[in-house]
Amino acid sequence: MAGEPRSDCLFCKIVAGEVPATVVRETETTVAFRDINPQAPTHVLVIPKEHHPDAAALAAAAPEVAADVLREAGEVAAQEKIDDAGYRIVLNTGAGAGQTVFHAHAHVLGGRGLEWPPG
Ligand code: IU
Repeated sequence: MAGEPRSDCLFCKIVAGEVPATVVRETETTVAFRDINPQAPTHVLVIPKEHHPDAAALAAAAPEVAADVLREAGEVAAQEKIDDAGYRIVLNTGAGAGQTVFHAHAHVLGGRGLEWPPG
């Protein structure tokens, strides 16, 4: 069923506390933790606690939780003090776009100059 935890999903295991992560924020519906392979001085992932394979699927199945993820991305940026300089929220969707973990997540990147377009 949409949203149910999956035993083969790494991020569901982080939500369950079965895999360690450096959590920086948590709400009723979301968890934010530091990316293990940071691409910027601040690189935090915000995930819904529910399992959805990508951001579009999340928004279709649970739009209020998708809004929570975006709101939390902004809260992370403020907490990390990268909001004044500007930061990027990235939602890689599909393997061709670089998605490697198929549990919806927003990357929050900042603390350095960010070029456009991304590679
Ligand atoms: P992507 O958009 O699916 O490529 O992002 C997945 C991210 O998850 C990627 O930046 C990884 O470094 C990160 N990650 C993590 O933080 N902890 C892990 O145990 C694993 C991946 I596996």
